[in-house]
Parts: sequence; structure tokens; C-alpha cells
Amino acid sequence: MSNLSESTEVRPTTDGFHLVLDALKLNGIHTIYGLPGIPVTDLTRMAQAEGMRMISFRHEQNAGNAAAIAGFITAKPGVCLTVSAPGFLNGLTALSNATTNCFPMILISGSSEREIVDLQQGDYEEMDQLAIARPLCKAAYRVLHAEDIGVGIARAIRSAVSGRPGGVYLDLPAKLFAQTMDAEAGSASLIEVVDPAPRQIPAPDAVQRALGLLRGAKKPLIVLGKGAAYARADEALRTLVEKTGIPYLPMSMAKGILPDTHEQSAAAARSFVLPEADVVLLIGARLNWLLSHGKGKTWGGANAKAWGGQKFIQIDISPTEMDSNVRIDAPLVGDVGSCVSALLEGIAGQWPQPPAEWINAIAERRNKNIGKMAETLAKDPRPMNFHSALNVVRDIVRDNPAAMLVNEGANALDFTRSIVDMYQPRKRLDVGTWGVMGIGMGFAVAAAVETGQQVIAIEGDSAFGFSGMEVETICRYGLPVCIVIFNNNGVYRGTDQNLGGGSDVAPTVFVKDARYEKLIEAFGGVGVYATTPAELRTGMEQAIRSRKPTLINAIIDETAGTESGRITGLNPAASLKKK
Ligand code: ADP
Ligand code: TZD
Repeated sequence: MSNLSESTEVRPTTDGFHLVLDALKLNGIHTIYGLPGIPVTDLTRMAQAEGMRMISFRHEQNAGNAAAIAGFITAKPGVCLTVSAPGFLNGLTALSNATTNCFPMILISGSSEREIVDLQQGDYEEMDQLAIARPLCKAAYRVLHAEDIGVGIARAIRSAVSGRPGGVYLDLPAKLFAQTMDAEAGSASLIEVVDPAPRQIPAPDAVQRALGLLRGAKKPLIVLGKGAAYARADEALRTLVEKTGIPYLPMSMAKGILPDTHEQSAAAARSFVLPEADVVLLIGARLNWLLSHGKGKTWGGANAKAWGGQKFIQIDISPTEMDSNVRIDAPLVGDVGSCVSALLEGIAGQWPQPPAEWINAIAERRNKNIGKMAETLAKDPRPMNFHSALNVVRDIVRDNPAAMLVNEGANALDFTRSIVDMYQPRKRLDVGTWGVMGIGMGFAVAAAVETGQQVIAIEGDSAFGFSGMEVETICRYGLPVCIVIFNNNGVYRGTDQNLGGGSDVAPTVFVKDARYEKLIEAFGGVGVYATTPAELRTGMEQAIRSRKPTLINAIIDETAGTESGRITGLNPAASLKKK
């Protein structure tokens, strides 16, 4: 009798949809950034039904950027969900950018049926997505059977966050979602990833080599990169800097690991310290174009060659990063936390402070530059320029140090980076390694969703245009985001002329006096038109007090910008002019 009842008992089943969601939740991922459509619409609905936060965007690239920066903010992979072919491709730029910047992210895209795709029979949104994604990310996987979903998600998570973090693509064909299996077996097939980003301890002899070099330095310098910010070793880094007395330079997204007002910050003497330093300790920063590849004029040029040039110590989790541009004299391979702790153990006793001449020479340059900048910031020209507007932003960020700052543009980026001090780690989010436009609103949404803090987005008018439609998303979710558009009527500035003399405006010029603030009013947000620093200040203060979605159209002198901001020399025509 009991045998009979067992055999006819209907055992509960689960399906592909729920296994995906359960696997994510099991691993502490409770937010998905994405955009619905076939075959993932029901997945987005079920995510909400299962208690997850589903943040729905207007374009996948912005959802992808949100997921990528969520990864940086939380050190867990941010998840972006898209439909097949075009939705997948829209998300791919963000996945690729995440990989370039070492942000952990998983792009999950629904895909068409394998047998139709592989025979190229013309399925709805047909595309071999896995093959296309593979060269653009750290790892790419496809799951064909419901019982493999647990493994697929576990591999994606581990690939995204272990070692050097990056983007992972997970291909889920439409048929997978509707596959069913026994619920208990399904649950048992899921994997809670143990220690997804294991510590990587540096070798003791590598630590000694680094300490030896550092100890002998006459003009030592520490460069902190966004890998150091990502590593969350804030206390250890602060102790290292303060105990050794070595001046440091923060890269853009490393600003705030120590407050920019710290007396050992050499940020205001950057062009002095790079060519002069004799031993440079790079911590989670690559010697790529942003550091002039560790050579050339920035690093002393012919002058440096005469005295043998800088010696480099590099802390990085990726062994193959070493010697990428110049010789690394003391490679220290491991995670920033473990490497810095090992260095701290080595300097536990007496540590020779850097020579006073070095420290004084830096202080002199720094004070001179800060003094000059203070004079510029104190000016109040009409129309406003970048400096007088940023003088306001600088005060507001000082008074709200926990606020998240998103920043993109050319001049709007460069001036904000150098003028606006950061006081806490991982608060500054910007265009990163590629200098990519379009991260703005995606980053702003994720910064608000992940932290609950006020977000301030300082945007060039061109930069804003890449993701501007997401003001609707910001209003829809009622996020505390204050967007400030530095409106100078175009890309870099608004004064270029059509070289052919035709009636079209120049390629860099936009509609003059555009009323961007009306965009947010269309969705119930607060629009502000600001032509003076006082109006900008009132607008920002009001936005922060109310936590209402706000867009401030800050009118900047259209002649104020320079071509490509600080990187004008990278324009090919710049080398023509030199010839
Ligand atoms: P920045 O642009 O700020 O100079 P980069 O993106 O060029 O910084 O460099 C970041 C580096 O940090 C990468 O080489 C990456 O491998 C490394 N990295 C990321 N996370 C860690 C970590 N936890 N420990 C050590 N290195 C890390
Ligand atoms: N497209 C993408 C995806 N990324 C880019 N970096 C560019 C184009 C080229 N580009 C820059 O490098 S900055 C920039 C573009 C179009 C916009 C500069 O204008 P802006 O800022 O209005 O945003 P400023 O303050 O006026 O310089």
C-alpha cells in the first residue's frame, strides 16, 4: 500500500527560470539590472515575485554599466539581463568595459535555439552570442540543461571575482527556462560558491625584494589605482602611507582611499613627482596610457635615462601585468590586502622616513599649485566657467562626503577630477580605463540602488546624451540622484565652425541653449536652470535635502572647453601640427 502511494505521489517540480533565480540568491545576489523581452520577460517578473530587486532600464548598455559598477561598489558580480541578439549586443559594450576596468560583472542573455542558430536557419533574433562574447570578456559559458544551471552560475561568479576581476557572459537559450526537473534535485544541484575570491598571498622573497628597494629610496612615491580601491584594504593602505611617510598619488577612482586633503597627497604636484621619483610603488594601478606607460617625458624622459630612471615595485593580482610597459624591478603578485599586510610586517620596526628635501620640494610645488587654483576658483565670471561651477560642487561634496560622485565628459571630467576633493573610498565613479562616454546614468542608478546614498552626477552635455533617457528610470524608482549638466553647447565646447562653410553646424556643436532640465520634468523630476554659481548651489542643496531626482542645467561659457580636455595630444592631427 505504502509503495503504491509513493509511486503515485506528485513530487514538486522546479523550472529553469526558478533555478537561475535561486542560484543567484543562494550566492547573495539580490539585484538584477536589465531590460525585458523574449525570452527573459517572465524571468524579470519571477525575479520580483521571488523578492529580488529588478531594475528595468530603457537601454541595455545602461543596465550593463549599472551592473558593472555595482560589481565595483560591492565586490560581488553585478548582473545584467538582456534579450537575445540586439539586446545582447547593447549589453556587450558594458561587459567589455567592465572587463577592461577589472569590474566583476555577469551579462546573462537569453538566446535563440541552438539547432536553428547553428544551421543559420533564421530564428527570431538569431545570433551566435557565445562566440561573439568570448573575446570581449574574461570567460563565457552556455547552459543547455536545467540541472547544469547551478554549475553555470557558480562558474560565472567565480570567474568574475577571482584573480583579476572582470566581465563574464552567460548564455541561456530560451528552451532552458521552461525545462522542468524535480524540485529537490534542482535545489541540490545549486552551488553556493565557497570563497569566490580567495586571498592571494605574496611570496616572502618577493616581499623582501620590494622592501629592500623601498628602503633604499631617496625619492619614493606610491601610486594608488582603482585596484587598490576595489581591494577594500583601506586601513592597511592608510597605515602603509602614514608609517612610511611616502607621498602618494591617487589615480582617478582611487581618490578618497585616503582623503584628498591628506598632507602626504602629491596630487597637486603630479607633474613634479612622476619624473623626479626614484622608486615608485604601484598599488592596483597599471602602467597604461593613464600613466604614460611608465616612460617618456612624464617620467623624466632623457633626463631619467641619464640617472637610470625609476625603479618600479608593483602590487597586482595579475602576474602577467608585470613588465607590460617597462621593467618591474620588484613584482609583488597577490591581492592588495595581503601584499600591503606583508609589507607592513616587514616595516614593523624602525622605518627610515623619506629625506626632508624630497618632502619639502613636493610641499612647495603642492602649495604653489593649490594657491594658484584657489585664485582661479575664487573668480566669478559671467557666463560661468568650469572652475566657478566646480567651486560649488567641491563645497557640496566636502559637506556631503558620503555622497557618490559620478563623472563623465572631457573638460567636465578633467576639471572635476582635479578640483573636487574626495574624502571616502569608492565614492568616485568615472569613465575609467577606456575614457568611455555613456556610463553616467547607469552608474548613477546603481550607485543609488547599491548604497542608498545621495548621488551627484557631473556630466558634460555630450556625455549625458549617451544615457540621458535613463532620467525616466531615475524618476521611476525615485532615486536620490542629482544630475548636473555642464552645458557648453557641444562636444568639448560650442564654438566650432563648419570648415566647409555649409549650413550644417560643426560636428562638435549642439543646439544652442538647450533646456535639458525639461527632460526630467517630463517624468516628474525637478528641473533647474542655473546660470550662476549661486543658482547651482541652491539647486544642488535643494536636491540633496529633498533626495528628489533632479537635473540641473548649468550653463557654462561655450568657449571654456579645450579639445579633448587634457588628452588633446592623443588626437592624430596633433602629431600633424608638430611636423
Ligand atoms: P587605474 O586606472 O586606477 O590606474 P587600473 O584599472 O589600471 O587602475 O589597474 C587596476 C589593477 O588592479 C589591475 O591591474 C588589476 O589586476 C588590479 N587589481 C584588481 N583587484 C585587485 C586586488 N584585489 N588585488 C591586487 N590587484 C588588484
Ligand atoms: N564615444 C564614446 C563611447 N566614448 C568617447 N570617449 C567618445 C565617443 C569621444 N568623446 C570623448 O572622449 S569626450 C566626449 C566624446 C564624445 C564628450 C566631450 O564633451 P562633453 O564634455 O560635453 O561631454 P566637455 O566638458 O564639454 O568637454
